Amino acid sequence: MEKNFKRTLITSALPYANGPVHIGHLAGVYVPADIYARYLRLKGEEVMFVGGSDEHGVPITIKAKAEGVTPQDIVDRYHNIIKDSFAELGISFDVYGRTTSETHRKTASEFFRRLYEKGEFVEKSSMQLYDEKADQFLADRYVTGTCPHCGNTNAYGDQCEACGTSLNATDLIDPRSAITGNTPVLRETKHWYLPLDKWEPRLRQWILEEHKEWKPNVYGQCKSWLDMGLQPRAVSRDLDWGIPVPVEGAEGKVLYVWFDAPIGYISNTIDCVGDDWEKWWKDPETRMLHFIGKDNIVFHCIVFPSMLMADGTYNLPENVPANEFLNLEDDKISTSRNWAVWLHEYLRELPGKQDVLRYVLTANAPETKDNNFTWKDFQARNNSELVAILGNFVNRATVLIHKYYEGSVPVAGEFNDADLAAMNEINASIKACAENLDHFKFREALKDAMNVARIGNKYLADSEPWKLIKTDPDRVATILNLAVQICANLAIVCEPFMPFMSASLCRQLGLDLIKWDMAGRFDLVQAGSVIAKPELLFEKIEDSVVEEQVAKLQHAKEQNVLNSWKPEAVKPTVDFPTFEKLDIRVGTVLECEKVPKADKLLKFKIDDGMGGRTIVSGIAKYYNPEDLVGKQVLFIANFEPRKLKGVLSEGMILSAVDADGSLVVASPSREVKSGASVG
Ligand code: B3M
Ligand code: ZN
Repeated sequence: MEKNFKRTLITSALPYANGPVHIGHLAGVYVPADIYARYLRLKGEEVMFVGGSDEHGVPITIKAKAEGVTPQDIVDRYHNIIKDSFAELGISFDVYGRTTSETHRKTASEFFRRLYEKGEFVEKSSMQLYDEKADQFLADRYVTGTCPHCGNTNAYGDQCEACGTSLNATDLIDPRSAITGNTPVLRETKHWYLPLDKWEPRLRQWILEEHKEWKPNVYGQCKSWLDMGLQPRAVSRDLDWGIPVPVEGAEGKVLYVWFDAPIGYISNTIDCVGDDWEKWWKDPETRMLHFIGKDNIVFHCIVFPSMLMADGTYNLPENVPANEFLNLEDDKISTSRNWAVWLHEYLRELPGKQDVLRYVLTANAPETKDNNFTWKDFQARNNSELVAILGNFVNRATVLIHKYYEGSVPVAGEFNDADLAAMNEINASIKACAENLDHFKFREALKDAMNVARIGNKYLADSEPWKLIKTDPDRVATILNLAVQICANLAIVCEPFMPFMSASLCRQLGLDLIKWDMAGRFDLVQAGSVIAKPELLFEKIEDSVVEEQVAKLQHAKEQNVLNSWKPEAVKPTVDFPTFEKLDIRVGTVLECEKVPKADKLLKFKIDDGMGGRTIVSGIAKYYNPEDLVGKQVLFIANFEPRKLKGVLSEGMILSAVDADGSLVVASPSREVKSGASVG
């Protein structure tokens, strides 16, 4: 049942201000939300697009602790980076707020108070994990341990990232404090719980019966939550970073970040429009949409709606078009492993290419399943789609008009069948595009928009104006007039996806104002008006550009291996007589060369003070043989001789194994006599 709404409130998940945003966030949440907001605005609808930073929660305090700064320092830093990078990418928020604002503190406190006074919370004391060394309670990301469902040994106190299950810290097996590494003890503490079970029947009716049109991934997750049965959820925490619980006897307690964060959507609306905010939240003629990633579904479909129902005066979301995850080069995006393409770095390293990223992320959007971003695909989509199809069509049309008419759009004569067929096809694509946008199918909608350029290209190729210019100039005028009108249509249908390209195309064509309902018309650019000199809308991306990005990722991977390196466990104890059996000596390298047909082996001639010996060692990958000549090395002198690739090796040279697996020859710290014993 389609309802009629007067206006739309679009929210997008508030990113944690404990790091910059990356392409996974963009593809999952911000690009689709922005496409939708721009589309509605083009249609002339009343829209508010709300964003903001989530500045509370344990990840922020952990980061602050690690850097030795305050949580406020952390959120100030990242809020600004995130806000600026969104703006530069053209994410058209009407407001981008933050949950440390005064408006938010007040709004969230009052929200809690209202529910508290209505008796909507259950107050309960329970045993919670406590770190005696750090002298504080542990919840959420402050605890890690083994997941009781899948056995992952690095599950967090709020969620296991391996199996996706949402957890309580006390569910973890073998819990450890993330602050001190200690095993926590249980200690009693009081908290306020929102009884989700109370709202379960209404949630079932509202989602499972009244919103069967929700995306299958969202509907399915809600159904499985509801089928498992809902439990009361604590909405407070024993922490010193957050909004104080606004009731007496709650010293040292703050609102749980997932209680205050969604209220951030309300606070940011207030910051945007002041007293007018209620119409966006309470008027039943307002349609609310939450754009989020799949890990936030339960909070936006179950927890926040329960809070809104408990209040009783708010609308519920009409749809929650959550996306799945985007992988990067076939590997899960990970902030801690630095396996990501960070937006602020992209903007710096590939300046002026906002639309390319928006395009690629939409074309690859993880709408129905996890999807993958690769730099090779990025380059291919730019070069063979944006440059070769879209840019090429617009360029051909505008160049011909400059060539034949000095830039003045010619008057169209009567349209023939080929013209009408092209127009019909374009109209069908525009209609399909709108329909897909209406249903949050942004990948398909983008294909439809690009189809307009494809049709334009084919139209020009088939009608060959360059062959007719001498013999049938009237026909050429019609063809090129229509080609310019197709360009104008592209400026409109591409605007939600590629607003920078659209603005530049509008400038070229002299279009001041575009609206969605102008799409499908072929009289948008007046005959006789002069269009600007053609400028390229997209440029080819060279191999070197993407190779540099791949190398950067490769470097991150190597750094990560180094950072996660731990020494091997120590072998069982040996006694002194056993140790003494090994005869370690210092030798001086007289000669060193590669062993033929063995890429790992080097053959050494060693001065051992006893007439010399030959030793073969597997370190060829790490040294130039000539660099070792004259060096002193440690070797095992009584190692049983053995043949390696036909060479008899009389001993073993000692090397250290570095974190990346490379071998480094061990030497005495100053020169000693060849043959000296080591012990
Ligand atoms: N900050 C979690 C996240 O960034 C959280 C979203 C809040 S939306 C109200 O995934
Ligand atoms: Zn698990």
